[in-house]
Amino acid sequence: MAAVTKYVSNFLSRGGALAPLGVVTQVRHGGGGPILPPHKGRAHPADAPSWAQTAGAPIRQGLKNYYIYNELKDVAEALPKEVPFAHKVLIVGGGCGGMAVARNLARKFGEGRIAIIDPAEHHYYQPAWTLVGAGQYNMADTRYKISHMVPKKIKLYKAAVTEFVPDENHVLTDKFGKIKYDFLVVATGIKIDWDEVKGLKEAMGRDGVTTNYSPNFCELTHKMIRGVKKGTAIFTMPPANRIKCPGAPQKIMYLAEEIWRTEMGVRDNVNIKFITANPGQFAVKKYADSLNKICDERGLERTYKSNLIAIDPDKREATFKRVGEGSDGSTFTERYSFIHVSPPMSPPDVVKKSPLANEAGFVDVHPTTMIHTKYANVFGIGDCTSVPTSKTAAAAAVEAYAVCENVFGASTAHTLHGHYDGYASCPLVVSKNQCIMAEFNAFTGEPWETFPIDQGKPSYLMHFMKKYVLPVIYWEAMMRGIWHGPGLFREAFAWLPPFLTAKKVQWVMKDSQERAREQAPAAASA
Ligand code: FAD
Ligand code: UQ1
Repeated sequence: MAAVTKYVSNFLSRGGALAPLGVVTQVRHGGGGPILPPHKGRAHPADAPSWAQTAGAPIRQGLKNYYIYNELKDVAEALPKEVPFAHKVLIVGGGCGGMAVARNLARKFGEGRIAIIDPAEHHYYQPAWTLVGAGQYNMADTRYKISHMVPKKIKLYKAAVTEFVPDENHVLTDKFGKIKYDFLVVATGIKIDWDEVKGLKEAMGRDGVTTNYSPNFCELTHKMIRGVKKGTAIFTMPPANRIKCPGAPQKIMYLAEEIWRTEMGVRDNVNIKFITANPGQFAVKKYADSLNKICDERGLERTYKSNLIAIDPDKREATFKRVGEGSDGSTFTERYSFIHVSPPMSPPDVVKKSPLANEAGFVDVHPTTMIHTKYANVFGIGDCTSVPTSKTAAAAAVEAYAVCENVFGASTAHTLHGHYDGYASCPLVVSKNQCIMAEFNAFTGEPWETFPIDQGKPSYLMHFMKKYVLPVIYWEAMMRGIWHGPGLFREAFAWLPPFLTAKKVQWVMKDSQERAREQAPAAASA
C-alpha cells in the first residue's frame, strides 16, 4: 500500500496526469528535480527600473507593488515528505547579514520555516576589530557562539555549503547532504585571498606583519604597535572592491600614530606611510578632504595607485605594483619595521564556482531588490553580493530590510516592497576619542548624514557612538532583525529646531556646491 501511495504521489509531483488540465500539481521537490526551472516564466527583477533610477528613493516607495510573483505562490505551497531537510527559507551564512535576515523572517514566518547553515562556531562583531587592534576593545567581546544566537524556531545546521544547485532549489552540504528550500538567501561574506600576495601567508604574525582583518591577528596588531620603536610603519590597502569596510586600512594608522606620539613618545623616529591601490584617500570627497587634512597635520605620507603584491619577511621588504589609470605597471619595494596589511578578499570558492556568481565571483543580485538576476527565489545580502556599495554592516542592515520584505512579500502577498537605497556608513576613528562618522549613498557618492552636526569633522560624540552605542545597536537590534539602518532617525532629526536643520542644510549645500564647482570649473568661473 505504501509503495502504491509513493508511486502515485511521485507521479503527481512530477506534473503527471493532471497537468494538461491546467491543475497545478507541481512541487519543486519531486525526486527527479523540478519540472519548471525555478526561474522560468516569472516576473523578474530585470523588468524592474534600473537601480540608478530608484537609488535614493525612500525605502518604502522604491519598488512597491512593482511586479507580482504569481508562480512563487504555487511552488511555495507544499514540502515533499521524502526530503529530509527542506525549509521555506534557507540562509547560507549566519554572520551579520544572514543572522539579521533569519531573525527577522523567523518572526514573520514562525516556527520551523527558517534555517541557517554555517560551519563556524562563532559569530563576530567585526566592526570592533579596529578598536581591538588599537587596544581599545576586548577581542572576547566581539564574539558570540552562533548556536546561542539562534532561537529554537530557527533550525541551525552547523555545516558548510559545498555546492549551490539553484535549478533544483537545493544546496549540498558537507555534513547533511542535500538541503532544499523555497527561498534561498546567500550571506557567506567574503574571505581573505592570502595567496594573492606572495609570501604573505608565511609572513603573517611574525616580524612586524599583521592585520585587523582576521580575528587571529587583531590582538597581535596592538602588541606589535607597542613594539615599534623606530623605522618605517606601512599600512596597505587593496582596490576598494576587494575589501570590506574600506575605511579600516587607514583607521588603524591614525590609532597607531596616536599611540606612538602620545603614549610611547617614539613618533619622531617612525616614518608612517599609507600605500593604497586606490586613486584617493576615500571615495566620498567630503570625508577624503577631512582625512587628507588630518594626514597633513600628523605627517602621514600617502602613496596612491600602488597595490601590495609581495612580502619578504626575512628582509622586511614589501613590494608594490603601480596600478590604475595612467600607471606603467612598474614595481617598487619598501622596507618596513611594522606593516599592517589589508589583504584582498573575494567570495568563498563555493559561491564563485556556482551558477549564482557573476564574472567577478559575487552573487549576482539586482542592487535594490537584492533578488538574483537569474533565479527569482534566490536573494543575496552583504559582502558576497554584486551590489555596488561599500561592504559594511551598515549597508547590510538596510539590505536586510529589502531581503526580508521581498522574501516575505513574494511568498505571501506576492509583491515587492523592499528596496535597498544605497546607504553605507563608515565610522572613521581617527584617535582614541574622535571619529568622523562618514555616511553616504554609495550609488551616488553623496554624503547622506543622520545627525544634526557636520559629520565631516572629527567628533567625540561620534567616537562614543562607535565604541559604545553601535555595538548595542548591532547585538540587540540588528542581530534580532529589527535594525534597518538609521533612516528613521535621519528623518526624525530633520524635524529638530529649525536653526539646527538650517545649519545641516548649509553644510550639505556647501558640499554639493564644492563638488559642482569641481566638476564644471569653466562654468563656475564664467
Ligand atoms: P559575515 O559577517 O562575514 O558572515 C559570513 C558568514 O558566512 C560567516 O559566519 C561564515 O562562517 C559563513 N560562511 C562562509 N562560507 C560558508 C559556507 N560555504 N557555508 C555556510 N556558511 C558559510 N562594517 C561597518 O558597518 N562599520 C564598521 O565600522 C566596520 N568595520 C570593520 C572593520 C573590520 C576590521 C572588518 C573586518 C570589517 C568591518 N566592517 C564594518 C564590515 C562588516 O563587518 C561586514 O561588512 C559584515 O560583517 C558583512 O556581513 P556578511 O553577513 O556579508 O558577512
Ligand atoms: C550601522 O547601522 C551599523 O550596523 C549596525 C554599523 O555597524 C556596526 C555601523 O558601523 C554604522 C555606522 C551604522 C550606521 C548607524 C548610525 C547610527 C550612523
